[in-house]
Amino acid sequence: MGGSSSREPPKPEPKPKPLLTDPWREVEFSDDAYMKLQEEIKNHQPHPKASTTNIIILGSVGSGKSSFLNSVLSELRREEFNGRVQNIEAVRPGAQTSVTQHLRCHTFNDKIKIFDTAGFELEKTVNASIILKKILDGEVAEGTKFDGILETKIKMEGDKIHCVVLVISIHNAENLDPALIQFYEEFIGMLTETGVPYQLLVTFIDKHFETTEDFKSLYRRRDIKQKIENVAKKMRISMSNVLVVSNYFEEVKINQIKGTLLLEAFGQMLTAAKPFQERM
Ligand SMILES: Nc1nc2c(ncn2[C@@H]2O[C@H](COP(=O)(O)OP(=O)(O)OP(=O)(O)O)[C@@H](O)[C@H]2O)c(=O)[nH]1
Ligand SMILES: [Mg+2]
Repeated sequence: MGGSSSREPPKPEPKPKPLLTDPWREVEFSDDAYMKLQEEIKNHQPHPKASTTNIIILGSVGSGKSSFLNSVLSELRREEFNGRVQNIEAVRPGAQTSVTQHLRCHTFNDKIKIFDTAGFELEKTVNASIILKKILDGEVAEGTKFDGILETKIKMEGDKIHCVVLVISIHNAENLDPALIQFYEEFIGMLTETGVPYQLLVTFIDKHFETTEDFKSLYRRRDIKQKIENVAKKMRISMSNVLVVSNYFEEVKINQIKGTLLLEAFGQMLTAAKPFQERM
């Protein structure tokens, strides 16, 4: 009579919980933590061997490079701009070719230089490695049009790069073009060989959250970690070199939660640059 367990269907595997018990990166979202990040970056001093810390932002067209620069500078210059988001570099939705056409440099506090670049277009990646190598070695002057870089003969006009930031948007992470992955892999190989530090910056994280408040659970979301792990593995980048942000893209005012993630990422780039400056 009844109760025979042999007729019960096998129990389905328990679904993994959507949130990990422990985050894969510790980020504190308090007022104090935010102010500390602000101060840390404002007081940044490059290693004595370098006059400024030079960071370059690279990635595909529309991945959010210029937006990241705008977002970070809006944070760091928030008193001057009254907490309003500034469009210091042009951004454009849905552009097929790169909006950024020249090597653009922004200096912060005379200590940090951030270089914004034109987005990779696959058909042009044949030359991309040569172009990028020239930029990294400081052989390209600020303002140079990307189309003309290969013809540039000037030596050491620009600044040597101390940290490379590769930008991808999270919703492209899953279906990156194999040719682009191959390019990234080779490029990362070159960086490893020359010892230039690099970080993978994942943008558009907001697509996975309903409210900004929810970003606080970013590093506990199993699905996000999985997506990022997959792409990092393909590009042969360690998870410790991955940074995640949501840029300001429609808001007019900065906010502390996004700001914390942005400053945390930027602080990490400055930290990564130091040992390289020391070895120069
Ligand atoms: N939802 C969301 N949109 C973003 C984010 N970052 C950038 N965008 C939007 O994506 C579009 C392209 O951003 P850009 O910053 O111009 O991209 P880019 O990498 O500089 O592109 P190129 O200069 O053309 O190579 C803009 O409309 C931005 O508003 C983000 O984190 N989240
Ligand atoms: Mg741009």
